[in-house]
Order: sequence, then C-alpha cells, then structure tokens
Amino acid sequence: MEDTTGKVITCQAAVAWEAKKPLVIETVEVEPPKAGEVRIKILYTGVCRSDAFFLNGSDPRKPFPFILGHEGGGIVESVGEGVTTVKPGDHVIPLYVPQCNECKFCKSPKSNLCDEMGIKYVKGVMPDGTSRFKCKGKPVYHLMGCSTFSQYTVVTETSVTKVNPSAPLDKVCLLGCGISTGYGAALNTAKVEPGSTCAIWGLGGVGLAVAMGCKEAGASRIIGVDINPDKFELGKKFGLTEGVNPKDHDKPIQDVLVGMTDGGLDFTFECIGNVACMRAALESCHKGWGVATVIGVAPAQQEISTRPFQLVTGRVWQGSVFGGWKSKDSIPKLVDSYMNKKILVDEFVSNNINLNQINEAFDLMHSGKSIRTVVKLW
Ligand code: PAD
Ligand code: ZN
Repeated sequence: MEDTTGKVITCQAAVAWEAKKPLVIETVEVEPPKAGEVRIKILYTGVCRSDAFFLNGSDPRKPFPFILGHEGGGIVESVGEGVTTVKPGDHVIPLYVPQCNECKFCKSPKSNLCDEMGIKYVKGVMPDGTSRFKCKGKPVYHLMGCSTFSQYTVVTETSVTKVNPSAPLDKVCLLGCGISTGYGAALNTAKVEPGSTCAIWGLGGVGLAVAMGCKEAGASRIIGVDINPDKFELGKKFGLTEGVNPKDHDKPIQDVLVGMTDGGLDFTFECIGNVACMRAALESCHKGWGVATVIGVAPAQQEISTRPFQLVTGRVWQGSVFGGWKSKDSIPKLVDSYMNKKILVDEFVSNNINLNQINEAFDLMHSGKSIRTVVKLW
C-alpha cells in the first residue's frame, strides 16, 4: 500500500452542502494531521438521529458545508506530532464527546463533559481554527469532531480511542454513539435499581439501548412508549416488558402510565428530542423519588416546562450526554463487553448499505423501519 503519511489524501465523502438537502458524494481532500491530531481511514459508520438533527439545520450555529457522522470505526492511517495513545494500524472509534483528561470536567468524577466539546465542535474546526477537509477548493467543516461520513477523517487525539482489533468494526462502530448513550443513561446517569419500574419514550437505537441497561440493572417493568407500535415486539429482545402507544389513548399519556404503575414510575427516559414528551416523562414519575432523564436533543430554540410542584414533591429532572461515559476510557471496555456477550450490538443493525446510498439511511430512519443503518465506506 502506498505510504500516504504527510500527504493530502483524496477520497470520497458525503458532504452536507445545505440544510434539509440530500448529502452529495464528493471527492474531498483530507490534509495530514497536525500536532495532537490523528488521521483515520473510516471503514464503517452508523447513521444517528443526531446527524439528521444537524442536517435539518436544527442547530443554527452550525455552518455549512460540513461532513456528518459520529458513529464510526476505522484504522489509524497516521498521527501528528506528540500523539501517544494511538498509532498507525490501531483499530479505533472516534468520540463525539472528547476526553482531554486535563479540563475540570475530565478531572471530576461527576461529569463526562469535556471542555473541548464546546463551541469549536459546533463550529467544526480543529483546535488551530481551521478544517482539514476541502472540496472544490473550499473548506468543508467537521462535525462534532468526528465526520465519519468520509473515507478518511482527521480528529484530535482526545476524540479517538483504541479498541480490541478483533472486534468487528461494522458492528462496534455503533458504540460510538447511540448504544453507549442509552445503555449508560440507564446505568450511569439514572442508576436504575433492581425491581424498579421504568418507562422509555422513543424506541430508536437510543431508547432500545436504555431498555438493555434497565434490564441489566434488574428492573421489574420496562415500558416502551412509542407512536410506532412495530417497535414493541422488536423491543422485547432488549428487555422491554410492555409497550404503550399514546395514539391509543384519549387521556394524556402521563395519566395512563400513572394509572398502570400504582402512582408512577421509578425511572423514565426521553429518547426522542420532543419537549412535550420530556414533560410527560417527568410527570409520569412517582411522587417522592421518580427520576426523569432527558437524552433526546430538542431543536435549539425550544424550552421545557412543567408545574414546579412536580419537583417540589420529589421528582428529579436530569439529563445525560453519551450515557455519562468518560469516552476514551470507557468505549474500549464497552467493546470488550460486546466481545464477551454482555451487551447486544448486532441486534441494533437493521440495514447495511454503501456510501453512495447514504441518503437511504436517512429515509429508513425517518420511515421508522430501521434501528441503525451501517454504512460501508469502502
Ligand atoms: P430514532 O429516530 O431512531 O428513534 C426515535 C423513536 O421515537 C422512534 O421509534 C419514533 O417512532 C419515536 N417517536 C417519535 N416521536 C414520538 C412521540 N411523539 N411519541 C412517542 N414516540 C415518538 O432516534 P435515536 O434513537 O437515534 O435518537 C433519539 C434521540 O436521542 C434523538 O433526539 C437524538 O438526537 C438523541 C441522542 N442524544 C444523545 C445524547 O448523548 N444525549 C446521543 C445520541 C442521540
Ligand atoms: Zn449520535
């Protein structure tokens, strides 16, 4: 194989030129990694609802054009000066929540946010303020520090972690976001207890992974709430014990659930990004101790509301990003959990397609027919 170290690589990528328009497969130039950066040959990537969120322009701060994708798996091609934790040939997963180990968030056991996750990730540039991608002579921005819808990408060393090389990257790429997010929200953020009752709004990749976490924690009831009833049968293998479709009820869904659970749930999770569902998830919690965890990402201008008495009487409203995992340390362990058959991953893959069909992955997601579509880059 030709040695590409230090050279600009020309390859294929799916570029988002403007909001709400299909991605376009383009020939892009990917610059070599600068100090502290890593260039990765991406082999597979998942397509997550958060990619659709950015493509729809739901975060107005994000400038176009950019390269989406943050559920990737690949092999390190070359590393910039000073990089010590990965080397060429390593199998890696990019991390949309970085871990620098130096900021106050990384130093605190209370949070997995990292200072690097701030504006520069939204702006889509590397730490020196520039992008490593060019298309037709113009810069193309990164997304969340990953941009895995490209055959090659450049990330900072803080946004990539080395994983077991025997793990199939066409499966474990999904641990880069959705599965880890839901599973960790149940175990790390909510800390679901044995025998507890749980309800999950939205049975996509994230919600089904929440179910898997609730099951592992020993929950006695795991109720799925979704407007697509096809998801209920599907959810059983992830731990769902029953399903409720809000469309089947005239009453508000919170009243239905409180009635079904002797006063409310111990733990609820919102995995849609819908502020009305976030409210319903809080108000379905049991008085005195129910905990509602928000995972879904709502459009930037939206707000949540409830009567404050809901909180005064002991319900807790909290949120979770990337399942509370300190990313660089935890993802290799989750890959090992998959290899040891402790967590499901294969079951989340409903479709496999090639890069040139990537827009179909969005169609499948919007149709509700897939949990995750895995895209083969080569
Ligand atoms: P998905 O689109 O695969 O699944 C969403 C599910 O919600 C589908 O089954 C829908 O049928 C269902 N749904 C939609 N509207 C309603 C409604 N009004 N009532 C009940 N059910 C409904 O998405 P996903 O699982 O990939 O992602 C879910 C959310 O999580 C989304 O907002 C995404 O942006 C967010 C997310 N957050 C993080 C994080 O770290 N916080 C990480 C990854 C994804
Ligand atoms: Zn995601």
